[in-house]
Amino acid sequence: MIATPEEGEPLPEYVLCAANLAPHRPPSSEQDHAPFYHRLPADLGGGAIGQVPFHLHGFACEPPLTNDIDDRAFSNAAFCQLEGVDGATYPIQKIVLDFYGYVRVDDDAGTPDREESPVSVTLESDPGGYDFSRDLDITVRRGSTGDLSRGIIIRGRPDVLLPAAAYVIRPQLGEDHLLLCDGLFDTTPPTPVAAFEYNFKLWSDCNRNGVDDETDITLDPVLDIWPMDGLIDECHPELCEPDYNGDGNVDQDDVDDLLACIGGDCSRVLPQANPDFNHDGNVDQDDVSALINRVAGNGCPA
Ligand SMILES: [Ca+2]
Ligand SMILES: [Ca+2]
Ligand SMILES: [Ca+2]
Ligand SMILES: [Ca+2]
Repeated sequence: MIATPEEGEPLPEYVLCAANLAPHRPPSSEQDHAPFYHRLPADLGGGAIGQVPFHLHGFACEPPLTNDIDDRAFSNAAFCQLEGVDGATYPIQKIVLDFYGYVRVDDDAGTPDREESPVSVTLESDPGGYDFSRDLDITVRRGSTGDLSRGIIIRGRPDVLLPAAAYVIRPQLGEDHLLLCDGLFDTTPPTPVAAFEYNFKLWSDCNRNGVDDETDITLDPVLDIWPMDGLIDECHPELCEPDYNGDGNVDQDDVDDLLACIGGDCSRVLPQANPDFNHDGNVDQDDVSALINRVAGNGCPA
């Protein structure tokens, strides 16, 4: 059955599509040529249903693509496959994108490396910015029933803790590593999946206790004192805060005050300041040298 409802007509419960499908009206106001089904793909049971771009099936994804992004909010630790510490337990998270039909990654272009991915993952606030997909593991899900798959699995990696932010996943544009429809009757030329957007967000749990770091800091303000920047200090040892006397300037006075503190007089240094500027566990002349470097504009200690 090929269904092409007229403008204003309701869609049938589901439609099957074949090659040369005429434009029909999808459930939204968007015009498209793709098949739309009210039923989950698991109910339909088919894959090779025509030479059309497969759409993402929002409600079949895990978590489903609802209107509320809070339904797709994870801690960044859980999404990046990091276990809890100090006895904290929480479920490790992933995203499964589910399509109306079978999908594959274009393997004619070779094995994707970490720089190349079938989807892009960018900040919702900066769609043209850094593509976080290179920091993620993205694989086509293979079930026990064969080589064909409708799903791709997206999850973080323990070596890169993604920042707390709202993200959007889209199919990668360009010629290489396209996300393609699979199991079609006719595979020349290959048919990319239809454009889609799947959004999700991460909240920060950098200390991996299963609690939002904002809540941690509210309950225990000592966690964020040096620098006081809304981030739990122990998670960011690479940050070097140079304003030791807290007057808002970074200058020779800070060097002098740290030097005095190392000599035993910490009266001019902020009480919350950590005099171990280079984080090597010792408070000594090396910290002063590193601070001089920083004040001179030469960056943070290695
Ligand atoms: Ca936390
Ligand atoms: Ca902090
Ligand atoms: Ca200062
Ligand atoms: Ca030191």
